[in-house]
Amino acid sequence: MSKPFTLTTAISYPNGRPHIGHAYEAIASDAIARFQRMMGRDVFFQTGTDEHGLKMDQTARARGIEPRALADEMSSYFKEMDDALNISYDRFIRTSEPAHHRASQAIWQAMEANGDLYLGRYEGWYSVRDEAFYDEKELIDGEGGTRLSPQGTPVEWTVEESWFFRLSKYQQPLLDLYAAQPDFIRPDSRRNEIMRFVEGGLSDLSVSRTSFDWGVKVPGGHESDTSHVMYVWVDALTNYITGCGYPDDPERMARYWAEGGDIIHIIGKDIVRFHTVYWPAFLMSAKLPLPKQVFGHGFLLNRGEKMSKSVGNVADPLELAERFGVDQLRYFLLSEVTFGNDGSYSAEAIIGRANSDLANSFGNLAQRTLSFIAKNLDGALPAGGASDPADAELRDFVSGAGADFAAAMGDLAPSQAIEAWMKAVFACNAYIDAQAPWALRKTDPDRMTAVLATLYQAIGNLAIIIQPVIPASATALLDQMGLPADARGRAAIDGAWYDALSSSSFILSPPKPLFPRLELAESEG
Ligand code: ME8
Repeated sequence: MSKPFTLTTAISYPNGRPHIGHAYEAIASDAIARFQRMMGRDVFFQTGTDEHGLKMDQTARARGIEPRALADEMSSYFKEMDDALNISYDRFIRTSEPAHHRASQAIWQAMEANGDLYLGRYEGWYSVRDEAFYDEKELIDGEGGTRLSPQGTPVEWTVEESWFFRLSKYQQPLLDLYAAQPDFIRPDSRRNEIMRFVEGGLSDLSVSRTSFDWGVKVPGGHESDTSHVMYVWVDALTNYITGCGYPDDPERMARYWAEGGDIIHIIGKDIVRFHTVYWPAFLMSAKLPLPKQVFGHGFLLNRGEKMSKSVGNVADPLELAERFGVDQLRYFLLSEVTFGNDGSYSAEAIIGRANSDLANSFGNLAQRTLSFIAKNLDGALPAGGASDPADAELRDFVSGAGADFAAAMGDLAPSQAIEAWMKAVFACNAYIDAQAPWALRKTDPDRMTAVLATLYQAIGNLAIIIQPVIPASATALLDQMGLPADARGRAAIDGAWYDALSSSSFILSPPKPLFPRLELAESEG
């Protein structure tokens, strides 16, 4: 059995509809999950919604509805977005599920059993927008003498009875973790930021609230507990292990949340602290295995500007997908943005990228080659043919691109992976121009046969390799090419070539263009 691979996105606050930043995270994670499945790994890929907390409570009250009703409505839009974007999650978790409440209470009890929870009184700053506590020294000055969180969100002075988690106790264990596992936090810039924060000393963390009740109840045993709900981040982070079977299914836990397991969290740069300080500390306290890596991706900006409701530049991912195509959007986001950096999107940029790479380079290559075979050779490749060193050279090039693609995807670098793939697409286009199979038809049919067979195989491999990025289009192309499902796996990435001639089922249907050329509308300029 292959080694399990556990991959998660952050779970989104369903206090509004999903935006393109949510779509970006889902798409990047999906490409990684699909890639690992293709490599034969036993993948568990989870995403979902983070439904408790003050932000949800306040948004719902402002709309005159119950938080549960808000969560039910909005969570469905996130699921709808995932399905529309072809996100291959194995589990869509909602933190309001009973199984998740059980898991959160179980980790609480484990932390308590370890002596890490105590009752006290919280007095300090809280940002509802970030659902985060801040030290006085972290705040920045806003307009009119107001104080703001380091993220620029409003903070309010909060005084409440609260349970505390002994985070201070974990300062050294956390620093030891970062030293022992240098890849625990990626990219490096975020690692440095977190190390400085932890080196600066950790205060104990307030982990329960009493001023509202929309959350997971703190488990009983103490008289005062009944009125406490957990701080939303305690339950939110626990979602990852709920999906892995905690606490009811130890067998599943042993598979997907094991010591030394390949467990990767994909999150945005604004929530790295929660995932690399609080979360490993909770897990250490509860004596549970730690994830292998937390990757903090960058933010997506609209034409270089931060998206905000008040500016009115929050893009609806479903509209973008409808306008440009799901795979065009996926391809754009993954190729254009270096994973870990911020990126910018605009209609021109999406159209430019989709037209140049997908329509003109790859689509055209496939279209030219396959329609030639379909029209002139009745959809079947003749056997034999006169080979030339150029054929082997192209094969080597495409095989090398498969290996480079795999290495980059394995290292969470989709834009580099796509670059390697694109180089091989260019090599095929150079080959087709140099070999000019349509001219060979009359002058040297034997040579034409070998050229077409080489191209057919190269295009097949390129389509197989790129499946994690543009799954629907790659599948449609492979279907048209008559490549059987069992030939679409890692063998192509490892450099194997599918031999259509030895397959009796080989039939090529007349190809349909996969990537229509997109035009910029006047309003989009
Ligand atoms: O933070 N570009 O939820 P969320 C790219 N519930 N990514 C972005 C982005 C942008 N413009 N805006 C947000 C939460 N994100 C918590 C997470 S996990 C246990 C709990 C990313 O809905 C953001 O960084 O505010 C996060 O990873 C994800 O979208 C959900 O953000």
